Amino acid sequence: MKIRSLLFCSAGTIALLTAIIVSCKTHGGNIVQSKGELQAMPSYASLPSNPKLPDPFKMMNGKRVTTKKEWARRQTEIAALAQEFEYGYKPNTPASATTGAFNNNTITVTVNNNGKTIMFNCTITYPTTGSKPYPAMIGIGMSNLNNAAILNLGVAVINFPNNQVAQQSNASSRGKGLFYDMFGSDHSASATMAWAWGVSRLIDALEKTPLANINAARLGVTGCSRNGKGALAVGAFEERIKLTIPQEPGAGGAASWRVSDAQILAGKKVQTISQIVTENVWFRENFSQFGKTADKLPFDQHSVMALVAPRALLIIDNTSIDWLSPVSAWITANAAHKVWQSLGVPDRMGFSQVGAHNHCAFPDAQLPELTAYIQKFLLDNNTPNTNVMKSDGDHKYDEATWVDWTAPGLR
Ligand code: MCU
Repeated sequence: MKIRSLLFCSAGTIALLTAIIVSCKTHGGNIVQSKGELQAMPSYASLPSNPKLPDPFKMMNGKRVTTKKEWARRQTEIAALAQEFEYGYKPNTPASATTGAFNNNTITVTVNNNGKTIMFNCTITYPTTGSKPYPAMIGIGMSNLNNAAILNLGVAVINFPNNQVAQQSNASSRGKGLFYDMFGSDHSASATMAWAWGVSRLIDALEKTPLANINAARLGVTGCSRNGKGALAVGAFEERIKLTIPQEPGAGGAASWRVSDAQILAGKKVQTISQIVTENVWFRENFSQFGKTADKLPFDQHSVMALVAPRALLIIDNTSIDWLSPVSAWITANAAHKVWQSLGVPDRMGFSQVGAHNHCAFPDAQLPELTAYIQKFLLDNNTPNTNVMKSDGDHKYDEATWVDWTAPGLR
């Protein structure tokens, strides 16, 4: 009898949880699932104004994180908040939905889910040195880093066709592309989140396709500019990515919304929420509600970067392009770095800002840090020095203005 009622109780609990998850998925309600945990989301109206970069360690219950375990839990909250308010939702697609086929240096990824089938091709450039299966850098669209140098290290470069998965021509690209063919044109996921989903499926396919000779346990992601915003989203929402290298991502990448708003007020020509939501579909549709209220966001881009921790993140930036807001990126990266410091791994997050070159033209001056990060995090060589927090700009990290929290040493 006891066992029967226990069984009934757990079956009832499972049914209830399933009902909640299903209803959240269907109605976009305010209880969401993030990394398997249910999170209650605040409403926009209830969000307090906070002009500073919010404390990444403060949990929604008001308590501060004190252990690494609590930090992992806090990450599920940040991931949920970032999806709810900025990126839209990344569907949970079981690995069984995806297959891979390899032919002619191309992996064809086929996903069968939600009653639909989609397919996309990723071309792979193989190194002529190193050993199989090769680690790889996945380029959102393509990699604009020094690809010859990457290949010379024995690391492959894979092109992910992001524009097919979710279009990004302009503001009317909303809901267009393979992702939306599968999940519907009104799905909440922004283009960057749809790409994150697509890269996760590419990884599923790589794991199942030994013929491709790629080590799916040693993958990095990169992308420049708009595709750099995507690279950050991929690294933030996919733990199988070991190294995230957004290049000159600008607003919604390394630059935080709050600092960029302050820059506009100071007369600088930088990109802000109110502009970006009119230009393209990189963020979810109702992100526009923060156009004049970035200070209500319960997180900012430092928190999105912190979703990558304790995995490795290297931001490659350009001091010379005002629109990217190099000041905002520098301040935001310094704030984010405190998270890696708290975890006792400050050398797993770097920021390098070098000017006097064209947008997305990777300068040789940044080759040492690129090489060091790839060696340490994709090739398991612990020797290179990956402590890099550098800018050739004359801006300063004004911590007192932006940060009212300290980095706890997490047990
Ligand atoms: C830095 O990324 C974007 C930027 O956000 C846009 O405002 C601008 O139009 O294009 C940049 C880009 O993707 O350049 C290739």
